[in-house]
Amino acid sequence: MLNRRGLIGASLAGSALLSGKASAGETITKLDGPCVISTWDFGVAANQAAWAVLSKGGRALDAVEAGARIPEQDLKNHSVGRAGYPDRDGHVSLDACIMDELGNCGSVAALEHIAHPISVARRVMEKTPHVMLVGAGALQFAIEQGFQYEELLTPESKVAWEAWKKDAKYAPKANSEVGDYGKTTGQLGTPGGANNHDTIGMLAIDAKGNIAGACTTSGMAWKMRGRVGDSPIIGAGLYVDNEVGGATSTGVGEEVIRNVGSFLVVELMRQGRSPEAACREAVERILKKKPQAKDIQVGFLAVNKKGEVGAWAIQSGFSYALCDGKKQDLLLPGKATYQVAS
Ligand code: SD4
Repeated sequence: MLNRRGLIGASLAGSALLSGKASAGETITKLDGPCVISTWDFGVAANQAAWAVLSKGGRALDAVEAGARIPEQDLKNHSVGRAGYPDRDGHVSLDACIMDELGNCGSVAALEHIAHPISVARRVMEKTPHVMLVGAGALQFAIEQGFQYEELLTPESKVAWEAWKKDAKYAPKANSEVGDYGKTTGQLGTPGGANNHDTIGMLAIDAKGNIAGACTTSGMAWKMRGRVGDSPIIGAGLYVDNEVGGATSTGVGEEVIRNVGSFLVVELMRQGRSPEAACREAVERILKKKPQAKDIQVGFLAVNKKGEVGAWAIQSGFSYALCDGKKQDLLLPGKATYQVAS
């Protein structure tokens, strides 16, 4: 786990990948050949699982599924998959989606008792005429497909939930990852930091130049039962257009849904923006419509068809992991509109 100092170190260590500055202080990071990028520091380990597929000539779709499964099975990760923090009523409910180079996509939302929602999302894509299954129907489909029914609420998550309930308000606080996250346990956490993790959004380009993406999360901790965020919504939490590139998001999903964020980023790249400029414009669209969104976090990550990568967030603290044939464990800080004290 890299701390803030480590993150800066990793950034410098990876500077060989920087191909120079574009307009107005914009940074273009270019990856060569097959590559994979993902949100937050735990994206480093996820990328390596994806790289195991890509480096053997595998398909981007297989790579992003393999990569997304890593945080889903990590018991220390309380915002993705198994061990994700529950909703305010104690139910672990998971959201995920996946999209391939042909525009095929699959998604599950509010899925309970299945540890790998990304793989269920892929089955929705490949085995049904539909794009999205939710709740009890998604669970029924997963069981029919042979996925195991499990209790996903771990003892640690239960302790954290019990602690939250002591002074819980009816509406869970949006962006609980920032600032007071972990206050009840005395373990303050920042997004992606040692005491908290966040949604993983992952984008890969394979040796054929095809792009695929995946996004998986347990959503906002202590959310209302039935709440669905941006992560399983194609165009909001993830979008891939094989002619242009792909984008994914993390943070308070409500703001991303309102602006169809990942689709917006891809469309801005189609119009000629660099990935960083497109992510920045999408963040600024959110802030323009709703200036008070400066108090929450949303981050976008994007790659274009050339392998150029960029990211932008509302607040500092966002990080993203990059991997290609030259370097498999690079972690960069995301640029942001607002700097917050760390
Ligand atoms: C959601 N975007 O459910 C996800 C979760 C997340 O910071 O990224 N939280 O809204």
